Amino acid sequence: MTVRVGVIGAGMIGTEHIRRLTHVLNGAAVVAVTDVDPARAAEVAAGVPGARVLATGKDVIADDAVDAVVVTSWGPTHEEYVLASVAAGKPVFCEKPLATTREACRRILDAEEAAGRRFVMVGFMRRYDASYRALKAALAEGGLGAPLMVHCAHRNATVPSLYTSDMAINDTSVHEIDIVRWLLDEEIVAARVLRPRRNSRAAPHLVDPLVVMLEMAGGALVDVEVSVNIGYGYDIRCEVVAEGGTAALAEAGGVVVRSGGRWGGAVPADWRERFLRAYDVELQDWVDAVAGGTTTGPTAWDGYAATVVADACLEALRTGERVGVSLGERPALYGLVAS
Ligand code: NAD
Ligand code: NAI
Ligand code: ISE
Repeated sequence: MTVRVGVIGAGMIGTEHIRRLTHVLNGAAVVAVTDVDPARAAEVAAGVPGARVLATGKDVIADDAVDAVVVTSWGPTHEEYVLASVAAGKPVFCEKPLATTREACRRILDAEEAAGRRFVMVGFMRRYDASYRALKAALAEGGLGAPLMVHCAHRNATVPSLYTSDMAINDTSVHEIDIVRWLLDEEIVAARVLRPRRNSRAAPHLVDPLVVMLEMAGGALVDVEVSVNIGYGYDIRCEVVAEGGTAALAEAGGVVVRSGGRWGGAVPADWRERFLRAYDVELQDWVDAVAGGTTTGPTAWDGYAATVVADACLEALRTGERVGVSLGERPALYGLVAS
């Protein structure tokens, strides 16, 4: 079976996902594309044999030729399209964040509960990255003992001019919020945010860098450096310090060159390059699940949890205080542990 996919949002990542659905993955065809910028949608759809341009996201979801939906428009639009997909009974892959407020995510959980099944997968692609998977396997193997601390860095070379300080939390560090829940298999219970000396290269409206501190339910502490004007490239770091040893992501890039009395390697330019394979594996998993009539990957609960923690971090950024996180009860539909 070929899964006929409709894509809402033909921006940077929408274009990337359309390319991989069309040219890299098996079992999917992009049949409909929309964007609030119709010229953008037309330009992207022109490169995809058989893809039609539709006027709105609602049209894509309602279209009889669309079996499943990919939402890659910007965050504040996600709720509307995810709820409409669930109402139409169509599987939906939604880029992070699931939605930008706790209440909006709650409405999505309620919609899935009312339907009695899951339709949503959230695009937390790091769970599909080979190095993060090896890190989780090293922890699960047990020899290192209980995790005590996690040191993370999330560095972007630059960010677009429309990027705001809030996005450092809910668009950027949201990946760490998700991945530490997944790595340690427990929820986050409190957050703090510290403001180091400003990077003078950052736009005047930006607080950059930031340090996000997260407290895990089991007592481990997580620190996340978020730097979005680091210049030298896209650098994602994660080291878990456990009772009897440490485990960390290896350098990305895969080759170390020694020459002229020096050694070194390439730093990825951006998220497209660093997580290229992870996005492929993630979306193939989604396509296979849709074809098989099942669900997979990060759930709406994971999207909800990440947004609730991001909200706490935003409050901590504003107030300078420690902010507690309360998720409420996890509905049975989403199992017992971080999925
Ligand atoms: P973008 O601005 O490049 O693209 C978004 C596109 O959506 C634009 O073309 C815009 O015109 C269109 N759009 C906006 N509202 C729309 C609507 N209501 N209906 C249809 N189209 C609409 O943004 P991007 O960088 O591609 O990011 C898109 C999403 O992907 C965001 O949620 C972002 O957080 C996520 N993202 C995730 C990763 C990741 O690493 N997982 C990386 C980049 C972006
Ligand atoms: P972008 O700004 O490049 O693209 C967004 C697109 O959505 C634009 O083309 C815009 O015109 C369109 N759009 C906005 N509102 C729309 C609407 N109502 N209907 C149709 N189209 C609409 O943004 P980008 O970087 O592609 O990010 C999009 C989403 O992907 C965001 O949620 C972002 O967080 C996520 N993302 C995820 C990444 C990841 O690593 N998983 C990486 C980059 C983005
Ligand atoms: C972007 O939306 C992403 O998701 C990238 O992975 C992240 O590194 C970047 O900071 C975000 O803006």
